[in-house]
Amino acid sequence: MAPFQKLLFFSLLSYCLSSSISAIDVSRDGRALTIDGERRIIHSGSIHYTRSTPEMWPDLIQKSKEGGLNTIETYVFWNAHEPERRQYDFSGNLDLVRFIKQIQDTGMYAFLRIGPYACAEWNYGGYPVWLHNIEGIEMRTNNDVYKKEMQNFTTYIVDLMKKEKLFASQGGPIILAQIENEYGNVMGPYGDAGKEYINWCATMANSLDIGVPWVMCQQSDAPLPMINTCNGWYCDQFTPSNPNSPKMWTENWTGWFKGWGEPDPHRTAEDLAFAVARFFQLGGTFNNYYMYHGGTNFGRVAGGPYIATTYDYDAPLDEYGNLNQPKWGHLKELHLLLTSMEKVLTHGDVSSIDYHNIVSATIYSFNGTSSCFLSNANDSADATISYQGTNYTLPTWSVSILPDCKAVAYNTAKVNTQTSVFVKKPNQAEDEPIALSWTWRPEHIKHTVNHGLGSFSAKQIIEQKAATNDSSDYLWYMTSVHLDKDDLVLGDDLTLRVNTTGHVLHAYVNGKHIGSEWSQGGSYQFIFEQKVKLKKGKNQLTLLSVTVGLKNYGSFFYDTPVGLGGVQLVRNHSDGLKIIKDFSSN
Ligand SMILES: *[C@@H]1O[C@H](CO)[C@@H](O)[C@H](O)[C@H]1NC(C)=O
Ligand SMILES: *[C@@H]1O[C@H](CO)[C@@H](O)[C@H](O)[C@H]1NC(C)=O
Ligand SMILES: *[C@@H]1O[C@H](CO)[C@@H](O)[C@H](O)[C@H]1NC(C)=O
Ligand SMILES: *[C@@H]1O[C@H](CO)[C@@H](O)[C@H](O)[C@H]1NC(C)=O
Ligand SMILES: *[C@@H]1O[C@H](CO)[C@@H](O)[C@H](O)[C@H]1NC(C)=O
Ligand SMILES: *[C@@H]1O[C@H](CO)[C@@H](O)[C@H](O)[C@H]1NC(C)=O
Ligand SMILES: *[C@@H]1O[C@H](CO)[C@@H](O)[C@H](O)[C@H]1NC(C)=O
Ligand SMILES: CC(=O)N[C@H]1CO[C@H](CO)[C@@H](O)[C@@H]1O
Repeated sequence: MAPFQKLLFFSLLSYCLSSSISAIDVSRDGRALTIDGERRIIHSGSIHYTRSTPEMWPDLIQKSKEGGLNTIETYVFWNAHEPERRQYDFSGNLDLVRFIKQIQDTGMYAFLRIGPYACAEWNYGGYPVWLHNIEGIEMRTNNDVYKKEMQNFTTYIVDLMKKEKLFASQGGPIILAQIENEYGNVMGPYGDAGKEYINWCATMANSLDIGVPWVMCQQSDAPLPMINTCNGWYCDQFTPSNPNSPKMWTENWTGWFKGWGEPDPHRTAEDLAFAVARFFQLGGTFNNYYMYHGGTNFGRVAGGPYIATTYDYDAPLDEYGNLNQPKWGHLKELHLLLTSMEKVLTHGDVSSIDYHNIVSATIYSFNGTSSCFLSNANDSADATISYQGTNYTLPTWSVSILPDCKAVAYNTAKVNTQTSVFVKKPNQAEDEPIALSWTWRPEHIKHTVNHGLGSFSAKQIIEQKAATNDSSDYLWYMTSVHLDKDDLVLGDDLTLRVNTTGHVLHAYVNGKHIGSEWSQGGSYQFIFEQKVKLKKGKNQLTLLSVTVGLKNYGSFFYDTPVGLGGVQLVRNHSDGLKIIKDFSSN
């Protein structure tokens, strides 16, 4: 009897213990996020699970932790997870649950930006193209068809996280979630409907009852309890719209993405450290690096137009997961130092001294100790200032941190981390592993190019997204024109004119390639004109339109047409151009 009772007692106790350890309370006040009642400094870094392989995740996350981060942030990519309506894919590098659990296993927190609009230089900003093709939809505004789809996917993700107990409120690592994304930047043209939409987003997100705070970035009018946050190169001047919201920086650009044909972007370790130190000097307590690891745009996921395959971003971890020095090391020192000052930064009384010339000191004092930031935001002159009887020299564009207000422990412009230079040697062909060798095969296009055979026909030109549903970047458009003798007056120049919204066009007449052209930016619209020789009888016109990443940013970006707009045959008479045939509609 007695031993049995004892056993029962023990198992009950351990059950109570584990459930009381498990739920983590995440809240916020005007100073910081609070975790189990304690104000915390959050050093977070963006790693998109889709831009690396699951085999890389443990190493990337471990290196983030060693770099002094305590949180990993990611977007969720709707078009990758729901490629066809209500058909889901969480396999391979889309295994979001595995990624979040890896973060948990490494002892870090997670920040889940569900969106589900991501931007992120991701194809179509993460929206599925089928969404655009639903009848009656107006995307990203107060439209019932759209809102129903957005709620459906957001709920799906939240339910998936809940089922795996991944929210902090369930003992999991997710301390923060995001709804929408930088809508404030583009909302003007949406008018009142935009405002109604953002209010709906807040209500909808709240109703999902995740037990941790939601943020809306770049949304100064974010309805409570949403926390509005800042994205940018520098966020030191940012003030949240509500005094009970902490100062949070959800996207701090560590570098920039690369477009085709553009140079590798670079942001120096010194400038990035300066931006972060200034942010903490002026009351910030949550910083997220965009990106901490950028990675690779695999397959067709790059947005655009013309976002490159590499998404290295000049981030602290390079595309392949190596330490990008001195950036990684220089920031690590900063993170460890700021974390050691957590108490005073999140509780201290704040005072400041203005030394003019945008040179200033900020002093945090708490419980008998003080910590100081001395900053020189002048980008053309060093400064020497006297603080409490000691002279300090501040290099141009730098912040010194003095945890005891006496000795400089860190200056953002002084890099102590050693830089190692990687030399990439080209692979000798014979050394190349078989798994990495390339094979290619030509598409059998003879029937398409010569005879205009396709899979469906229409009486007018169909916009490319509507025709392909994003199942391919390529779309063949074919038509034919019948000419009789009178149409072919000797010496006449016939010109094929194609008006296209991008991005690449290859043109064939009667099976022969007659020219190619691609758009060069701006609206990405161009007019292709090429002289052609046509014959009597039937002539076959075949046009291959190629998109290079669908647009991912801007008001109404998703309505930007791609593909052919108009096709005409024009004759160049001495008295001007004359349209012989217009194929645009019938
Ligand atoms: C596009 O995809 C949607 C949803 O998956 C489907 O209902 C629709 O028929 C597709 N349209 C075309 C043109 O394939
Ligand atoms: C999402 O839509 C499907 C039908 O398309 C429905 O069965 C499911 O209940 C919806 N989910 C939510 C959370 O509304
Ligand atoms: C920066 O320093 C230079 C040289 O002392 C000075 O002329 C300039 O006004 C300063 N800039 C600002 C914004 O204070
Ligand atoms: C204040 O400092 C004392 C002595 O250093 C320490 O024992 C106490 O825990 C501190 N109080 C707080 C709130 O940190
Ligand atoms: C600090 O600099 C001022 C001005 O250059 C100088 O007069 C003073 O002696 C210096 N103080 C110390 C402690 O070096
Ligand atoms: C090309 O098409 C666009 C719409 O797709 C139209 O606005 C423009 O006027 C057309 N340009 C020419 C020269 O046909
Ligand atoms: C039409 O002919 C004129 C004169 O030869 C030439 O300048 C012009 O470029 C031609 N236009 C087209 C569309 O071929
Ligand atoms: C406001 C703005 O330009 N935001 C950009 C911040 O950087 C991310 C990643 O490069 C983009 O997705 C945002 O559009």
